[in-house]
Amino acid sequence: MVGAKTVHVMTRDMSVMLDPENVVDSLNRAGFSHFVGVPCSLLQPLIAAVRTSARCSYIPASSEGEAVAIAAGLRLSGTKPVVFMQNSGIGNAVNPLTSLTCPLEIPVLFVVGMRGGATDNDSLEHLTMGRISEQMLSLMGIRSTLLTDDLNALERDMRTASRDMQELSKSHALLVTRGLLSSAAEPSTAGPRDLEALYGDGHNAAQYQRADFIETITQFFEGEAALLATTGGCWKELRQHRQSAADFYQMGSMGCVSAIGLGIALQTEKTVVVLDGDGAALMKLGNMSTIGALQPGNLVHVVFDNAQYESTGGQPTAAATVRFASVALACGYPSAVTVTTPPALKDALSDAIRARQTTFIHIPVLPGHKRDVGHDKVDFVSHTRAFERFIQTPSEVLS
Ligand SMILES: Cc1ncc(C[n+]2csc(CCOP(=O)(O)OP(=O)(O)O)c2C)c(N)n1
Repeated sequence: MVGAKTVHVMTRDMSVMLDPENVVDSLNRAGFSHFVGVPCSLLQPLIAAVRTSARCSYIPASSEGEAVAIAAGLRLSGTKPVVFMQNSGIGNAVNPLTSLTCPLEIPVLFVVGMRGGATDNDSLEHLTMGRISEQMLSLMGIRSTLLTDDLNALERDMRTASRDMQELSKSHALLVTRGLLSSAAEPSTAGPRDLEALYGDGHNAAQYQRADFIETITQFFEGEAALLATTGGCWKELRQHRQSAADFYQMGSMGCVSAIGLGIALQTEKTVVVLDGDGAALMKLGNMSTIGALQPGNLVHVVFDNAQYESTGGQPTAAATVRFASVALACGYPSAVTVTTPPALKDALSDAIRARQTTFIHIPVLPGHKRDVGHDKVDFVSHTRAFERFIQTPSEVLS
């Protein structure tokens, strides 16, 4: 590991902030105008500034690993790419970093939202990666710099990053901690879509929010099925509807919920309902091919599709051009439908239970929450143990 340096996350005066426009100007002056990545809520102002800048292009990637590979392509084509990511995505990026960009000396600039740092009172899923992020970057030979609100330091950091890339062919990471960036309005791109235009088969535009459908699902199953809810707002909304040991809250490991559901469905008689997001499903789309190959009849895979990463500020995903139900059928699911209303969802759930075959249900939803999903403190470890007991207890004992 040559030239790698570890920078420790420090406490910062939260009243002092960096204007995201200044960061974008500074990046542009250093020759960085091509951006690709997966959002982090800490980077929301910066991504918004990039998306509204005429001098920048922005590619929403489905995973951080894909973002690194796209950036490698951008670099090979003569640009200086920037990858946005949350530190939780470093894991997804490790393989293309260690077997593509590092060995082939293809330098990339990273801007990393640092969740779970030493002084950041963050939620459980961020603490392990918060502790090891800088060491992981360092181990991969990526020098990291903690951004501060000092504009002179920012210019200096950009020059260092640029030099690492140009002269040493080395990647460099700029670390962004909570509250550093002053807020900026997200440009509206993702939102209610015209499904008729999208699918061309008579669907109406999305009319309901995810919470409306979660209500239908919880009422339909009344605690008999295991409900597994994905990262971000989804598990929080499920928890608002009911608090049950039959529910699994997948607060981290974005994209993995359908794989967890598959592992459970293969071992239990119980019905397993996966509540996925479009961003999360796209992040690990390969999961669907494994489900399609194994086809457990007790698995229902629901994707709530708001065409955006709503939990990190509403940046668009690629969902608007994805036909999820067609993807599921092509992956081998025996049954896949798109529904847009709660009664249609109820019918689809009845069909799935009656036919006892792996079913995919794509639900276009309006963004937004019925109630604030912010501040519920959950003991995830105890809750997961209770869920484990629910799964391992035969249904006849429970009833
Ligand atoms: C590997 C990884 N990358 C990024 C994030 C940050 N993150 C948390 S939730 C989320 C958005 C999830 O999008 P989607 O599945 O569409 O659900 P929505 O937020 O729209 O409800 C992102 C990007 C994360 N938790 N993990």
